[in-house]
Amino acid sequence: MAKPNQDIPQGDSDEKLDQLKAFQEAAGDQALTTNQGLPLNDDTDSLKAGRRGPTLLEDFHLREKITHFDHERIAERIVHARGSAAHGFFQVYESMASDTKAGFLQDPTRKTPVFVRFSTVAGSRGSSDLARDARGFAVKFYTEEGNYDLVGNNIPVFFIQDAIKFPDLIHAVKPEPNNEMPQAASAHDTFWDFISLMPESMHMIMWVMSDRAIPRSYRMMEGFGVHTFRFVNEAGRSQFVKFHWKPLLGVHSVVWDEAKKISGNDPDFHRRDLWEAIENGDFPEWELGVQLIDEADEHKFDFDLLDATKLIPEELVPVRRIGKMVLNRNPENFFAETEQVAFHPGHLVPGIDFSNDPLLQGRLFSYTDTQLIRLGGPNSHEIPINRAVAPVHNNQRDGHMRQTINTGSVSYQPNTIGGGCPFQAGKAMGGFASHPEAMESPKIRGKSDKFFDHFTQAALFFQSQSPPEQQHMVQALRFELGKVTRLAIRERMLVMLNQIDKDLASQVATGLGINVPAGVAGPLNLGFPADADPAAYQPTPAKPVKTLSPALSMANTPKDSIRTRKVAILAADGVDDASLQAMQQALKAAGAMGKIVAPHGGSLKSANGATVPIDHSLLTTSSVLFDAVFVPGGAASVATLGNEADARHFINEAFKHCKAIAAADEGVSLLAQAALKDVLPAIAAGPLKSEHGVVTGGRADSDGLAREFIEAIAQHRHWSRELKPQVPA
Ligand code: HDE
Repeated sequence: MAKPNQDIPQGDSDEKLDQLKAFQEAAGDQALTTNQGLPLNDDTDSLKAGRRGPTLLEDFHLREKITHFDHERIAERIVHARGSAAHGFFQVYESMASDTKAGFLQDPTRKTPVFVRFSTVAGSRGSSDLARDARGFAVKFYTEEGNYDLVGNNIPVFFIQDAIKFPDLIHAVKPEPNNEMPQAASAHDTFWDFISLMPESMHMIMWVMSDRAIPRSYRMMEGFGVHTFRFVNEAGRSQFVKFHWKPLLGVHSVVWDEAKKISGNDPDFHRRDLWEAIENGDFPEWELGVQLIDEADEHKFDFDLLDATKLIPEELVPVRRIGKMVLNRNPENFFAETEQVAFHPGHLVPGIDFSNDPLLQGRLFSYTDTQLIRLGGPNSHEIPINRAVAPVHNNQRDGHMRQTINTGSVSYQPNTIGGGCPFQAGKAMGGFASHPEAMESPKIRGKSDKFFDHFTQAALFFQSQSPPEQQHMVQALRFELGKVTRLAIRERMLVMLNQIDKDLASQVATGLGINVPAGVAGPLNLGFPADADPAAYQPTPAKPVKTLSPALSMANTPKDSIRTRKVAILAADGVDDASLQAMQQALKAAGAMGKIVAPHGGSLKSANGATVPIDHSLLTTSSVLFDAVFVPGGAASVATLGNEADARHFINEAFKHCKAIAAADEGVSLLAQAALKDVLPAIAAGPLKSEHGVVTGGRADSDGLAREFIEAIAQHRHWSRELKPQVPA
């Protein structure tokens, strides 16, 4: 019997009528109903006074359906509106009992379910995944002691030091309020106006101008808790802790030109990548890392641990990897899960506690508040995706959309009528108790002196990058500030950059066609009270960077695998069977995916007459959606492709974006017909060769060709090409 959702044949054949009948029978228990469960006969016409008459107000079905539709949208998140999520689990490697009593960090055999949402920050819900932006990395652990949320980003620091500036930051970066432009972009006057007056943002600016802000995949991003938190063990000993997520596929990014083009070709690029990886069984994995700092060492750093614009270099305090997270299940319903999930940095479990970071402290208020408006009331914890797996007992009652049917007459505490329940657990029963940090200070608005060193870690980040990464940052700043229309803002930014790195500032200035103005940043900061002494707000000059931090550079990420990478195989009728098959098998064995891209859709005929299914036509895809390109041999195939401007462009563009390219036999001549011959004159069919990530060889070398190509893909990108003359693409 046909099952609902099966394809029904076209036309009026008997087969079609049979199928339709079978379809209806199978759907018996799925008959269309109203929300009250009333089965409906007709969902096609509204109820009218006569065939041509007006619609009747009595039509309860029409009214119910349209009213529900009218209310289908909820307010999108004010920040992090654009996101994608997945289910999975977390498992600790060994008990962390000596450092924390958190239940989910004790038992290596216990799998704690998680739901993880990745997001951009500035764009609307429908904006492109590839905006230059920080990415949210929010993890909800459904632990037996209650839900624990680690609501982090893919960048370990933040723009501002105090939550009170967050509305200003977000107003500045969001589309400008008069014309609602630009969408999901920081390259506009209001953002840089604000930033140029906020020296504390400089470290974060270095990160968002780096390629970290345009990840290749959510699966290839680090995550950070950003703030300093506390671990507390059973004996009450507290240490400071910084959280890290380390992706097992390494940390990789795209380039800016590519990001812009992906936004047009596939604005869902990251969403699709995450979804498809999980559907294919390539489950994304991260290790959870911690940097632990003794309470006694709180003040031994040059910066304040409470300042979220600073990180602790891994070289200073190593990251200990304590467990693994695996994402292995896509949501069933985007709205019910990904949209309605409500994270909160204040969702804690015993054994984890806050620090006094003033950014974190403000967040603790904001997340409850935002869910009230976004999810429409105080009961969002009852939505299935937000429900704790631990039992919930309290005296909270009623409110919008209450699901729980509380029984009995008692909703207060203390009571005797309810047997004293729910009673206060107390420490002995694992109840949460805040770490009793000693505190006696005057009430003031202010921060500690160490907060005013805004440039040293910005310089540390810039100087720890590899030369190509630094060059990308220069270009990013030229792009962003180049879009700023007011000269004074561009000049203020150059003054700031000059205090981080003189060479950086002068290179950006050259691109902008202006000079770096003299002076130091600081008094420019208008963000101090009118009657305050500006000197008290003066940033301290950058200290010389004594020790670089290689961990900050993506150049040092592991590059030993091509698992889950997507390789375009450019082919047309007459493609050589042997070179096509050899490469496809080699890629598959290495965990990558070879996808046939051809001048048209459907299938093609190989040189031996075999039918080869085509994955994408040149019209429906683009090189920016792949990690590498291979051109198999076959004279007829290569001749057809040579006549396709899109095929030549495909290769040039992959070359420009420094991706691995390989060609076998006649395929090599396609590389030459594309513009590569101008920059790699040695390109010609012949024995195996590999130069700047372009691998060529003949049929006799097909094993070697595949091996070299796989090695070239594993390098992710071949930046040495950026030093060569550019190919047109
Ligand atoms: Fe958030 N942030 N944030 N944030 N944030 C929100 O909460 C806020 C900050 C982060 O996938 C909002 O439910 C304030 C830092 C992520 O659902 C809101 C401040 C970090 C997500 C909010 C910050 C984050 C949010 C909007 C300054 C990295 C998406 C919707 C004090 C550590 C979570 C929502 C998801 C979302 C407020 C700064 C991470 C308005 C006031 C720093 C990953 O409550």
